[in-house]
Amino acid sequence: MLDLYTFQTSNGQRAAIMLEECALPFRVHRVDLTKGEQRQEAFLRLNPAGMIPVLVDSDGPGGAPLAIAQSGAILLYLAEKAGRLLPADPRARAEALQWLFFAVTDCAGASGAVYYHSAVVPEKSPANVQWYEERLIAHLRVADAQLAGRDALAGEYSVADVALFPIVALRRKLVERAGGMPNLARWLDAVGQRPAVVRGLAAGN
Ligand SMILES: N[C@@H](CCC(=O)N[C@@H](CS)C(=O)NCC(=O)O)C(=O)O
Repeated sequence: MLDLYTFQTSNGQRAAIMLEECALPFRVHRVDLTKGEQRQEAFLRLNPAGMIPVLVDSDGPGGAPLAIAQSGAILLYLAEKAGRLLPADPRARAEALQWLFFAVTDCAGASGAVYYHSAVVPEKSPANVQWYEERLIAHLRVADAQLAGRDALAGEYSVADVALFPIVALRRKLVERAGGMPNLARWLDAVGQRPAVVRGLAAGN
C-alpha cells in the first residue's frame, strides 16, 4: 500500500499527480500545514524536516517499508516502481532529468520565494516579491522556448512535466500578466486536461 502525506501545495500536488499517472492506488493523509500538523511527533518520524509531501510504501525495496520525502525523489521512486514517465534510453533519460531538476530546483525555488516574501517573512517588501516573480518568469520563459513545437519538456510526457505543472498552474495569473509565453500556455492547458492530473490535483482536498 502507498500512503501519501500531503497538503494542497504545488509540492504535494506533484506527488499526487505522479501517483495517479502511474495508476498506483494510494491513500491520502492530509497534513494541515495551517494547524502545524507537520510538526507533530508522528509526522516528524516520517520526515524529520517536518515537510510534506512524504510517501510511505509498505512494500518498499526488498519488501521492507520505505518513507521518502522530497517531491522530486518521490517522482523518481514512483517512475522506477511503475516503469512510467522516465525514459530508459540514456540520452532521453538525461534530458528528462535535466528538466525535472529545472522544475524542482530553479522554478520551485523561485515560486517558493514568491510565497515566502509575500506571506511569511517578517519584513515584507513588494520589491523583493517582484524580484522573485521576475526570476520565476525568467525560468518559465526558458520552458516556453523549450516547448516551441513540442508537447512535452523532454521528448515524451515525463516526470519533468509532472514536476513543472503544479507550479505553472499555481502561477497562471502571473504567467498571463507577464505575457509572451504561448507554448507554456498551450502545454498548461493540455497537461491540465489529463485525467490523472485532474484527479491528482483533487487529492487531499
Ligand atoms: N523540496 C521539498 C519542499 C517541500 C516543502 O517546501 N514543503 C512545504 C509545503 S509546500 C512544507 O511542508 N512546509 C511546512 C513548513 O515549512 O513548516 C519538496 O520538493 O518536497
